[in-house]
Amino acid sequence: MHIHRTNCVGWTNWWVLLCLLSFVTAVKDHTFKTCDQAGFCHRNRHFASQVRQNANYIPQYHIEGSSVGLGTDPGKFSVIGTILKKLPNDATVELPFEISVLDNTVRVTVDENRKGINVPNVYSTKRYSETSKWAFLADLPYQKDVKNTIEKNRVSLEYGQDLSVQIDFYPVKITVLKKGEPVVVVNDQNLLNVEHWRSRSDDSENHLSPEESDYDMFEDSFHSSKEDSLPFGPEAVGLDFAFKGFTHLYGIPEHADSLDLKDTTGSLPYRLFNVDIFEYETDSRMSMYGTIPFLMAVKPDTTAALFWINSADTFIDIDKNSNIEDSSSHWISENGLLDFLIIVGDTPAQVNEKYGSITGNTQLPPMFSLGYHQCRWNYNDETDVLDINAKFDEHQIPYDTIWLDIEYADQKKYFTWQNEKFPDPKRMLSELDHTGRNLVFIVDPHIKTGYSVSKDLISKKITINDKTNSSYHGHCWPGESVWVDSMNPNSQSYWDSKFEWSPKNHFMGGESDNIHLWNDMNEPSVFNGPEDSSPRDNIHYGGWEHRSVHNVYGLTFHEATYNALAKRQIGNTNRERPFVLTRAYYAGSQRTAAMWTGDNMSKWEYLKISIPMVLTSGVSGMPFAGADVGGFFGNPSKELLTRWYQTGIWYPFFRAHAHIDSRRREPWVAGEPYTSIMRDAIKLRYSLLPVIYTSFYESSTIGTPVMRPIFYDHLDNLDSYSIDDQFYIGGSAVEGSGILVKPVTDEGATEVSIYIPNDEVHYDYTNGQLDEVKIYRAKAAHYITKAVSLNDIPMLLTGGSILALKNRYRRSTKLMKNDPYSLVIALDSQGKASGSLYIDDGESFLYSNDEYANVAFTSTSNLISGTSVLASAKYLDSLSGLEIEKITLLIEVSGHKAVIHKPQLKINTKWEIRISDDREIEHDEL
Ligand SMILES: *[C@@H]1O[C@H](CO)[C@@H](O)[C@H](O)[C@H]1NC(C)=O
Ligand SMILES: CC(=O)N[C@H]1CO[C@H](CO)[C@@H](O)[C@@H]1O
Repeated sequence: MHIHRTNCVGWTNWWVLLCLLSFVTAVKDHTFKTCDQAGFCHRNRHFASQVRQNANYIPQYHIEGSSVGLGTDPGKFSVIGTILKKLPNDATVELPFEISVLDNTVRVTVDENRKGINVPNVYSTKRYSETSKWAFLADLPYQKDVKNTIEKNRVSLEYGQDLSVQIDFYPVKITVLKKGEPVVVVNDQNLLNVEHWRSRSDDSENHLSPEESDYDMFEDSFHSSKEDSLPFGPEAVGLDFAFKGFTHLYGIPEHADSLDLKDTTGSLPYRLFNVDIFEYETDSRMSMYGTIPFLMAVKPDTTAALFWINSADTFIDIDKNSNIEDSSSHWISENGLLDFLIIVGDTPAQVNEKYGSITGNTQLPPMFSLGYHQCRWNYNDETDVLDINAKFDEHQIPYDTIWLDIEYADQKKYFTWQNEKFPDPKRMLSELDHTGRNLVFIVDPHIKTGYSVSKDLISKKITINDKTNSSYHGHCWPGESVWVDSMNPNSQSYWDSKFEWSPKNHFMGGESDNIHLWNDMNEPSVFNGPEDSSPRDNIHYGGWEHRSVHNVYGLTFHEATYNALAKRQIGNTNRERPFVLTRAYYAGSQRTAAMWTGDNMSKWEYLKISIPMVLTSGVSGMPFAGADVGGFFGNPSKELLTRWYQTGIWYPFFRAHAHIDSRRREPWVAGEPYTSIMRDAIKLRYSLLPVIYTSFYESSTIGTPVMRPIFYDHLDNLDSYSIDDQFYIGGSAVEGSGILVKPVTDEGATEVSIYIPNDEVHYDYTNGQLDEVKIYRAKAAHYITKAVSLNDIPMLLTGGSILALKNRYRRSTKLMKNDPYSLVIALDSQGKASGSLYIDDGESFLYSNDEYANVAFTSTSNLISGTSVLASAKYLDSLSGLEIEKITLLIEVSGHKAVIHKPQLKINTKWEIRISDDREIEHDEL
């Protein structure tokens, strides 16, 4: 949602004053730390430069050979041992490690034996080790048998088909190999650094080696850090990873930056630290609202990924220059374990699948949540909501969900309604339900002090605590607030009770089932906190410092909400899938939430950057992503708004949103021709829903992005690796099929240039129309130029694709359920095409009971067929009303199109259509 600085009015006077002051002076650089201003990053970058400059550098770490052996946990294979860090006085620090293998992926964990530790007793004295608990699935595919050789100076493991890992004791190196060739080398540049426990009074000469810096070890000199007590002193972890033969790296969202990551030598590193950032600059490596420490390196025959399992403030330097063939990355986190996975496979799809088998795949979203979402800060009252709802029908624009921002609540006290404005939420919900519409409303983790909910949180001891271990009080939307500690297991049952399925639950409209949730401000955003967030020495359940859990806190909050909504649904006979939108996220968030890119501005450059941002999110395992259509701040021109709709229909999560100070901008406000163009774009989205839902089904089972970067389908074409202003929707990366989209993101554009990445035939599919058959084909990858008017969404259909669409206008997805399908078949240069369609009820969990169907289509120029695979007979019977009403067949050789009207084929049968050369058409249900 929103920045706080433009909306200070209404707070107590001193706060208004503070607000205005900070509005004047607040520049982002002033609010948020750079690497140089963060003690731990500064020290580790210094360390790196010292090590790199010193050709004779003698690493201070080694694996103690006598400590190495096999772990005894019967549930998994592991190699355990101790890394020793040598101090200047020759004393050593013990760093116990464990190396295990799961789903053909290596996991390395390094801890510290902290001796004589002395911190206030409110803190746990260990390094935080539970990030993986939140990020991972509960059941992990640990391997039990791994072929191993333990020698005097090294350990070798073989796993998977062609993968192995070699662990060298001195200097410490971990090399992951594929077919005997090194792919990733851990500690290649000897940047391994674990800042060990030392007390303030320890003699620094005994503890600081010449390459280390002591900058801000025991104090934080950043002006707005507000007295971070740094109870543990320095405790950062740092390590480098070399990717052999790779020059293209992706991932590590969230940044407003290109898809292909940039070299950071001599500039700012990428930062991962969830913050409530606002009016952001594009092309920036500053941190934003969410964090996924997943970095993927891609080349034609191999993809490698690193998942850095740490939830503390993290900086990442990327170096593509030092060696023209390789890339390397240097990771620095403020504290916690050294814990990471190295995933190696042939393709990005394989790597995404393995990552998904460990952190979980995206939820299969309820169908409504793939429709259009109408949001603004704020729809004022019940009349306003129902009026907007009716206007969509008046203007014949489909939509599924209306949203309420913070103003619905009485004084922003979540779990209450402003009674005069929303006297009967249940009535409003049932009114929306008549046309299959839903409501999503907001609940944030900050809870205003002085009413029942915050009193409960305090008395149940489920708040985030301050460094004295009493409830932390800070400022946020409602004024003084406390924060729910969703890391505390006791908070879940309380949260569940608030969303309970009960006629008495006024807040949730009683037993309404068309109400879903939005979790915002869960970085957490704290208006008077350091970097607009929680003080780092605050305390969470288990005595963990906020510093250690910062990036994963947002996940624990939206997961608690999802769990509560799932429990609520147990009361509902239909047991519907919950929907939760979150702003802050971490690796693993994909299991329970969608995300959006936060508070963007109504400017062309933000429209443009939204595409690489959503692509990056997708390759990082979080495909259910989108940006605010129209931009959050400011008033977009009619042209920009129109172009934003034409782009937004492709975001897996498609929502328009606007700031409270911006003018109303629902699609009908702009007037003609804009309204009609926006209507057409939204209708196009709705007709493509079967395609998008099928992609989500795949993503939920094998982790593929829903909006795919061009390189994903064309690994052998290095020129496609940096393209991030066009993408694929539908089809499959393996088959090289789907819709190639290049949205117009330039003001006043009259033409666009589209990159066609191979020699395959492409059919013009502008606006999803096929009135005339227009073909693009060349001997190799090439650019084409297309003239565009304001109406146009440039789209190409790749030869080889079969799409199943639903073309009738309906008011919402719910009302489309029994609509017939239309097939679009685009034959490739070999005269073939294939495609698939996933169908289930779109709302419940019954699909996990085999109540779904997967329909496979294939075609040549004279035989088209369809058959359901993977479906239970009972479920197939229930689909007998679903028909195919039209088939359009595009054939390259003759450059023509055949249209078969009303073939009257049932989707649940096996059928064939034979087309003879004289174009006679026969069809059979087999
Ligand atoms: C800190 O407070 C929590 C409850 O908020 C309590 O469970 C914990 O025991 C307290 N820690 C200490 C050291 O008193
Ligand atoms: C997609 C998009 O426009 N994202 C922007 C949204 O807002 C944030 C913060 O203002 C920007 O940083 C993003 O670039």
